[in-house]
Amino acid sequence: MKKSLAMKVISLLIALSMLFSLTACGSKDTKEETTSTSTSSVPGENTSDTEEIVDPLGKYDPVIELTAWRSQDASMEFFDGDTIDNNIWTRGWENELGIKIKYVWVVPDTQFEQKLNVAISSGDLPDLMVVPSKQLKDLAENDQLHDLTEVYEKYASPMVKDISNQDPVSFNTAKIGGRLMAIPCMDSSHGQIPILWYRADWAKKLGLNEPKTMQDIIAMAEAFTKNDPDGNNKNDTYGIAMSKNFLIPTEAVGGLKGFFNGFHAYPKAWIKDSSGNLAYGSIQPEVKDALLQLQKLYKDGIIDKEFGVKDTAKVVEDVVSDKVGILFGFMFNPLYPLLDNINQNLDAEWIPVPIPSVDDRLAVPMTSVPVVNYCAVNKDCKYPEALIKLTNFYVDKIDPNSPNYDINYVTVEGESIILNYSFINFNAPNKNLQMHLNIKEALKTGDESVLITPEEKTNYGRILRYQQGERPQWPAAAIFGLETSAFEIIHKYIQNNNLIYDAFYGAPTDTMSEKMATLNQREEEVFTRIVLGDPIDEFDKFVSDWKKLGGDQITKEVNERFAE
Ligand SMILES: [Ca+2]
Repeated sequence: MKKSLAMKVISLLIALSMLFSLTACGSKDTKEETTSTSTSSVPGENTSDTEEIVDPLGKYDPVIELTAWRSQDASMEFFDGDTIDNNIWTRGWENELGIKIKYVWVVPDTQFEQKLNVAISSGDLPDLMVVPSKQLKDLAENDQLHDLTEVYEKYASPMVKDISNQDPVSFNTAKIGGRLMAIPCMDSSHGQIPILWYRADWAKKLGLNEPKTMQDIIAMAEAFTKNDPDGNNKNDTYGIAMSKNFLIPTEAVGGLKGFFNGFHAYPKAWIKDSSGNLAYGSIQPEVKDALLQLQKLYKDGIIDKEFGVKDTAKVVEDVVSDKVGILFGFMFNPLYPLLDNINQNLDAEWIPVPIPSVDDRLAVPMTSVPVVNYCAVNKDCKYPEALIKLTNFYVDKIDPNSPNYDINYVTVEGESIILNYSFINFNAPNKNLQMHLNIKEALKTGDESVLITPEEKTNYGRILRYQQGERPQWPAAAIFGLETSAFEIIHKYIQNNNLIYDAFYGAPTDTMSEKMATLNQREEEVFTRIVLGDPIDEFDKFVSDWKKLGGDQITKEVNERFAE
């Protein structure tokens, strides 16, 4: 039960938001080169060149055939004789949009990028092309893609435009030189926003108030270490969860991204410096301040003496077995690993708070662009608007707010992700936030008619059951609930515009590919040794070495890539 609950919510919260399908758009019966340039020539359907009324889901008659390539997730399953070429999505495209998709090749995920690069260098491009950002940029620079700026404006449905507007930073990563060169596979960045979780039952026992500042957190961590918060008369607890991967921003349990953000520090991310150029976060002076604080915490036994050899799983064990009371984590942590602690210890209570600041400047938490792939249109393709229609169709079928919402396009019995039969994914960044807002409204007023999606109803039901004493339903309350929930905090960050994105996304630059692994290793070693007690001067030495050993060149390349 516990497992299946966790699996289900995980699959809804995380899997749904992390499954990307890949494909592409290429040329085929596009030999009739001539139409190429004029972006406004949109043959193929009911377009007369009057100011016609555009139907975002208008059907091509007769049916058009478009080629594409795609990758296939190893876990993808088909039922009732369906195949990648013939399933609910391909039939929907053909029957409702008049678009027949022909895959020129399908490869497993793991081979996708290699196959893609070979195809691109051979110039053998289909009509529709799913590509990562680097290849998108290359194709655009080689003038092989349709500029979609106008067709997007003209054809994108209001729901598609709304999704784009929910996260303009991510949507705009598909723009090159200000022109929209692809449709980004949109998703949510909320899963990577730092949230601080702490043991409220321990705090209560020790007479500590809710932490508002980094100093409060450090005092709490010290009390959790020294004042026997579990009351067993043994010196067997410590303050802050920390793994050997504490610098990795995505580390789900034992990462310290939120801690660093509280010091206005952004290790392993790219930020704008005061002159507006992109700079590597790990070499900024704020990181030094945070490392000095960690060094002191280590010396005082407030972080785990063994952190340098502990992987995520080992830190999870400590959290679950009441050894540690502060976790710099994310919104999904109630499912992993806090629920196991909650179930095992009936006194345990975890509360989320915003990332506190070390000084009088507000802490600005960092997230990252969730878009991995982009769908672009071959310049020779006669139907660039077809991609927009396919995107409209996707949202029309899978968005529960749509009148044409059809669960059969999403999942089979909540298990298989039918969604990924579509090579275009365009998921609403605010889906989970909206779920929180609707649930909150229903909890406040008792009016359940504000709950729209099946997920919202399910999570609302779980929260009611939790309120009636069903402890295993706690994650729904901790993530989506009325007060002290993760999304309550995320919503405040967003309302206050108090959020920053890692300025780097996509494939590594050339020198990154060549040197970043070595530089990362050095960074992790030096920073870890500083925490363990090495002189802080090692930080300055690391910075100058980093620059010399490729960092300056990488910085140059990053600035070239992301220059407007
Ligand atoms: Ca104890």
